[in-house]
Amino acid sequence: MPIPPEVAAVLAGLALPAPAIACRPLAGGHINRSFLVELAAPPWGLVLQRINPGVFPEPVRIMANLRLLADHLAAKGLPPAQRWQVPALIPAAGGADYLCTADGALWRALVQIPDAGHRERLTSSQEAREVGACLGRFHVWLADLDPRLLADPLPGFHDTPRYLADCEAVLAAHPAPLSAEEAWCQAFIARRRHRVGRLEEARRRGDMPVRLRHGDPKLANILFDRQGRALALIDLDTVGPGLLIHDVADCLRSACNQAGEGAAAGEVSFDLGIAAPILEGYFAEASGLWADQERQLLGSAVGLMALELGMRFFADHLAGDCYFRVCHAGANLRRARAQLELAASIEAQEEALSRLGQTAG
Ligand code: GN1
Ligand code: MG
Repeated sequence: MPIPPEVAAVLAGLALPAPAIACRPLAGGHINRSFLVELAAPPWGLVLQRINPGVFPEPVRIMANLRLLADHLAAKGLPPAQRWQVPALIPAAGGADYLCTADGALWRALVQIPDAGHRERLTSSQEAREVGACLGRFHVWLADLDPRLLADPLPGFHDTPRYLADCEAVLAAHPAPLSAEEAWCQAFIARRRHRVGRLEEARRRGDMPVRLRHGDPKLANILFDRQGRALALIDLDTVGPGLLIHDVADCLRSACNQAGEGAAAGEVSFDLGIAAPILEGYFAEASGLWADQERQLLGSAVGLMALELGMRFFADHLAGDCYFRVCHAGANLRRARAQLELAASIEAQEEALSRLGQTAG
């Protein structure tokens, strides 16, 4: 596809390593807008992104975090056997890591990692193990970087009681009667009010230390090479101080739902057979970072992450789709229903999942 004028204007402000010859929008993310730009010479491709200012209140913080993170990982000199890749930033013509356009938006460009792709769903235990190992290594590599050096890119992120409060406020202000589907979501969430605070209470008690975590380690953010080995964890905008348990639980929420986030009602279930190798791979790398009391919470944390995302999609649907981008009206309601059904499936297997969380690795 030819390069749209909006993208061409941004590219003109970057110190491109080679001329841009084509461009296409990248689907997938719900928040930022992304384009894949083809170059006439190495590195052949770059991912150009417009950070959504409605979601990230201070996008400059994200860029400072990204720079710290890249420098930290580069200074570690990871052994070549790890094959790990952090997408490199392409600087703006003036040398900065990003570019601001006249409308106040922040754009940044990252070198596309060659020969790498994500998985829509996992097809083997080996791949599932790779997913866990990839997240585990990421946590270990970040463990000696002081979390206070990174700004919190999204204050209140993963504060589940806050999302419940938002959801209830939107429901209270909602003028029209609810559809049957909306009423189902409302009732589902209301029945779980009592469990929403579990992780947040443990965090406030100090049962879990604040560490650097990814923030959005869903399956689509893990890149594999052609041999099926995980070689990158991308989408680093949410990296910041937080809890490791949110990352592991969110990764399981995403990777063990083979029907995906856009599945229709009745299609979704949580596959414990995928959770086992993910947790094996994860704890083989990162068990040293975890206390027993944190591992005991893992079983309930996974269901909470699905419930939390379900509440976020539902509230956004009722509020008019302001946060998560949609292609058609009702898409966020469908996503909400899928996450809530996933939460129910996880709850039904919580005991077994909890055992796995405490024994794996
Ligand atoms: C959002 O933009 P994207 O798709 O990478 C969201 C995550 C959700 C995820 C669900 C900043 O991420 O929290 O888990 O959608 N990111 C933000 O697909 O809210
Ligand atoms: Mg993301």
